[in-house]
Amino acid sequence: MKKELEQAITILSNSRKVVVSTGAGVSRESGIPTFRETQKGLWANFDPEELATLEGFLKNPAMVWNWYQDRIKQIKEVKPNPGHYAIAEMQDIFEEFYLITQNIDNLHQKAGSKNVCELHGNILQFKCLEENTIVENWPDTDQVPPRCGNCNGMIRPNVVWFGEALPEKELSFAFHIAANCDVMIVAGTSGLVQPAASLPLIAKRSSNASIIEVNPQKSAITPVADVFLQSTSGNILPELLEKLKHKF
Ligand code: BV8
Repeated sequence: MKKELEQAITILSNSRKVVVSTGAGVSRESGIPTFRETQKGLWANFDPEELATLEGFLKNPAMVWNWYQDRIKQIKEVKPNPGHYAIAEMQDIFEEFYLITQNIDNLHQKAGSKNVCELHGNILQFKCLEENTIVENWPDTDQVPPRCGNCNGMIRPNVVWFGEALPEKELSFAFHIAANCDVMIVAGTSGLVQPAASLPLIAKRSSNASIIEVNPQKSAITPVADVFLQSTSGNILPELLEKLKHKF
């Protein structure tokens, strides 16, 4: 690993525009199971790709609402891990730095990252199913899911479900910076969920960027990575940051 780490340091210390793209793996060390792991406990018999869909919500709104409420409760109890903090510190050492995430857990923001480009929304935000507008509060009833005070439509999490389009602004921003960067660090993603998984390919092809992958296991990204740091993000990102600080 020493050789790969040196390679990553050399690439990063010669880069002006740095993009970090993260997936569920960077929150694993905060105690949040990744999508590829089976859901724990209560939800063990459900497939997230079933529940995280509009069809799943319409078929059983109360169950999907409660699944999200359980995840919100868990997310509120956990803290960012050293990987999140290292990414937050990186924003101040490069000339241009951008963070894109597939994650909806708000942990990058909690760790101090600014201008986080959330491709899949944020589990702590809600919107009216009918009006598709962000809703901060709603009439206090014991209805599950609650209803919009404006149109009585069901309230849903402001996240992108499978089969739903990603938010236009965030997606075009992500494509643009992927196509105009010197290096992309891809951390904690299996590289299976599109269109987020195409970002490293865009960076490589359109920007001739170097791709540095951080993952304890090989993924669909590994074949396009110039450097594969086979480690957990909570372990290797702080080490990478420490070495980088001595270069700048
Ligand atoms: C779209 C929010 C088109 C919700 C999420 C058939 C039908 C319908 C759609 C499709 C289909 N076939 C393909 C598609 C497209 C689909 C897709 O890609 N499906 C996959 C599964 C094949 N994509 C979509 O549906 C997207 N929309 O295509 O719309 C469209 C266009 C126009 C108009 C209408 C429609 C929407 C995708 C977004 C779905 N929402 N989240 C919620 O969370 O409840 S995605 C969800 O999956 C999370 O965001 C999560 O991030 C992501 C899973 O991916 P990863 O982040 O990579 O996580 P994963 O568990 O896979 O991997 C974790 C990795 O971490 C592993 O590699 C592991 O080794 C590593 N790791 C573990 N520990 C650590 C670690 N790494 C570092 N450190 C550690 N400690």
